[in-house]
Amino acid sequence: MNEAPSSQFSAESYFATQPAPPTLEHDVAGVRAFVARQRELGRKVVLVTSGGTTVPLELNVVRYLDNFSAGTRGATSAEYFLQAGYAVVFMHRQFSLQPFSRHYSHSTNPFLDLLDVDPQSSDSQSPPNISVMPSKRAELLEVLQAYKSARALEQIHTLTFVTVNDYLWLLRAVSQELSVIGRQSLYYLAAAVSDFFLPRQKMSEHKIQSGKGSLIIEMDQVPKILKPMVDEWSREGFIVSFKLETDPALLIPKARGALERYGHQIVVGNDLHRRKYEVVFVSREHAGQDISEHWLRIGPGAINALGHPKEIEEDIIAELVKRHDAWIAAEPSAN
Ligand code: PAZ
Repeated sequence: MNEAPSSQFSAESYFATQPAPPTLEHDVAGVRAFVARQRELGRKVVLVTSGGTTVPLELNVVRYLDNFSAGTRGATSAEYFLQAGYAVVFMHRQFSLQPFSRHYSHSTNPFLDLLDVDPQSSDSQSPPNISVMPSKRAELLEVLQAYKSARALEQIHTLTFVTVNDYLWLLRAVSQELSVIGRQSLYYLAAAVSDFFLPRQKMSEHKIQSGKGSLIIEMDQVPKILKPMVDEWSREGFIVSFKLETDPALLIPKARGALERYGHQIVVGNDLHRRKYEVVFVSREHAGQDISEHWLRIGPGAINALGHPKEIEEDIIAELVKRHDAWIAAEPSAN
C-alpha cells in the first residue's frame, strides 16, 4: 500500500462528504434518553470507546483494513467505571469484548465449560438438570451480580460501530449529546481508530479484481477529530485519549505531541506489548503548566483487594475518577 501524502480532510469536509450510518438517528435518540435519565439521577457519565475500526475497500465490502484491538481495555474499564458509580455509554466495535461477558469469552473461558448435566435428574417427562459447576459458582455469581445490578440501575447503554466512518459519526453525535451535562462528562477514548480511510467517492463498487499484478491503494488521512471535540463538541468534558505505540522510544513524544496539539486533559500512553502492565498518564496539572508524566504499573501476579488477579484498569480508573472529581470541583462558579 502507498502512504504518499494525499488530500487532507478537515472534520467539516469529512462530515460534508462522507455518508452518515443509517442507524445514526436511532442511536442518537437512545443516547439522548439515556443521558437525560442520568442527569435526573445526578450521575456522572463516561463515554467509553472500545475495539478497532475497519476501513472497507469496496462498497460491496469483501475486503477491509482493520485496527488491532480485542476491546479488553474498554470492556474492563467500563466495569470499573460502573463500580465507581458512573453511568457508561459503551461504544464498541461489533463483536468485540463487552463488560461482564468478557469474563466468559468463547476462546479463553467458554461458557459451556462452566456447566454440568445431571443425568440422574432426567425422566421420560423432563430433560436433565443443568447446573453451574461448583468450582465456578463463586466467580460467576460475582460477575452476574455486578451485571444484573448495572442493568437494574439502568447504568449502561451500548452502541456499536464497525467502520471508521460509523465511529466518527457516532463519536460526534454522542459527544454533542453528552455535552449537556458539562463537566460531569468524561470521555475515555480507548478504541483503536484507523488513521487512514478510503473516501466513498474513491471506492470501487464491486470486489476489487485480481489479475492486474499488485494492488496500489491511496488512502486519505482521517481528520484529527480530537480538535473539534475539544474546541466545539465537548468543551467542558474531561477528555482522555489513548496513544498506542510499538516503538517505546516514540510513546512519550507522541503522547506529549497529542496533548499539545489538542489541549485536552490526559493522554494515556501504552506500548503494545506492555499495555496490560504499565501505562503512562501524560497531562498538565493546571492549564499553562508544564506537561508531566505519571506511570502506573502492576507487577506480574499482582492481586487486588478482593483477592482477584489485578487488572491495570482498576488503577487507571481510580486515578481518573480522582482527577475528574477535581475537574468538576474546579468548575468556575456561575456568578
Ligand atoms: O482492546 P485491547 O485491550 O486489545 O487494546 C487496547 C488499546 C491498545 C487499543 C488501547 O489501550 C489504545 O491504546 N487505544 C488507542 C489506540 C490508538 O492509538 O489509536
